Amino acid sequence: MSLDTPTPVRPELVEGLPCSSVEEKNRASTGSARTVKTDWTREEIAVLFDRPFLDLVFEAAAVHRAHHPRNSVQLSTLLSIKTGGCVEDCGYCSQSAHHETGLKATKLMDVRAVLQAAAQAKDNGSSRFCMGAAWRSPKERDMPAIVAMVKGVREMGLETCMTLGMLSESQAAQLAEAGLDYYNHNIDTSPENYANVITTRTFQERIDTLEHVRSAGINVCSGGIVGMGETRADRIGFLHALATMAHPDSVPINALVPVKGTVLGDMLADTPMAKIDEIEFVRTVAVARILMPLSMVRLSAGRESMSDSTQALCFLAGANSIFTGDKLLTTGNAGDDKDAALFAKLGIAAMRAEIAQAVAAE
Ligand code: SAM
Ligand code: DTB
Ligand code: SF4
Repeated sequence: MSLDTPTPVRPELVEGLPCSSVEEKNRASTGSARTVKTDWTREEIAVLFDRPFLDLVFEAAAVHRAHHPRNSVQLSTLLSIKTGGCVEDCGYCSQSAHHETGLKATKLMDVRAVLQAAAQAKDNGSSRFCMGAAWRSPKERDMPAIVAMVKGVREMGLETCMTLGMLSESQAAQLAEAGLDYYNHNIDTSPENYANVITTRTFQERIDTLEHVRSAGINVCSGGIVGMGETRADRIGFLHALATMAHPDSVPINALVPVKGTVLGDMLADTPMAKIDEIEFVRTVAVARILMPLSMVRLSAGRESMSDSTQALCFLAGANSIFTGDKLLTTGNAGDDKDAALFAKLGIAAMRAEIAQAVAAE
């Protein structure tokens, strides 16, 4: 693929004109879906990162506009359905039982309360409801409630997303059967840096879960975190891992939210690495967009401490999805009022659910 001349593949979306999701899905199922490059080398990715910043962002914006509606950002709402007390030792996470963060652990929420929160998210204009649990993996005894949550949220006309830790093949099949639209499971960082961040499960176990999700026919959401004190080479390795698998439908790029009491929050506090350089963050978003032109790139954790200008650069560079609301899972988020003001300032509109679905069908 020539990066200088991205092929305009979906003019109806690019121009922002209404289109039918049925037509889009048919186009995908009749075999006209685009193939994407999955043989990226680390050297090619390093060259992209090294480009003059303005050239890189310009390039990423061109790729973005060739494949996605412009000025349009998809909104998702997160709910922590089971908080804290997690057995895993992810160095960034407020919910790990290995960390003393003052977070109160809770049991799995009951289905009715989850559906109430979903109804509220729908009223607030969200098109996707993402439910997260602080688990290594779901227990079989939890599956009936999880399935009921997926079915109930879907019946409200919202897209569903879950992030529950590792899944077996049979759990992925149960979630697919319930109608789950997306499963989020992040690779988090480069294979080389992974063991510096998490020791209780391997990079390969993450890849295995993604494979189970994909094989079950659920859309894959996978990305990671930058600003954990990793090197540029790690950011290259992280994006290389994502861009050389079947590209995830959605790629969350989180900026570390440093939480006191976590290994990384405490280690980075009061150091120059406490916050990733914003230009380097935008570069990461831009490179992700170029490498995975059809994926939704999600500007995820870290927006609360990001300036409007940096977020605007991220949208220009191809980010087209965010989490809305005052809270992510346990940490703060920008909040609906701030986001509404930002969108108004930038002339950005919330992406309609059917357009987001059409993108996913590619
Ligand atoms: N327990 C499940 C798992 O780890 O797969 C699901 C929830 S977990 C909180 C989802 C993702 O959130 C993590 O993989 C990580 O990428 C991101 N995350 C967690 N804490 C974060 C933090 N403090 N800053 C940025 N991203 C974070
Ligand atoms: C993802 O990549 N980011 C979201 C979502 N997937 C589940 C979670 C961010 C969590 C940030 C820390 C917290 O609020 O606990
Ligand atoms: Fe547990 Fe997920 Fe947090 Fe890791 S990121 S400690 S698996 S909740």
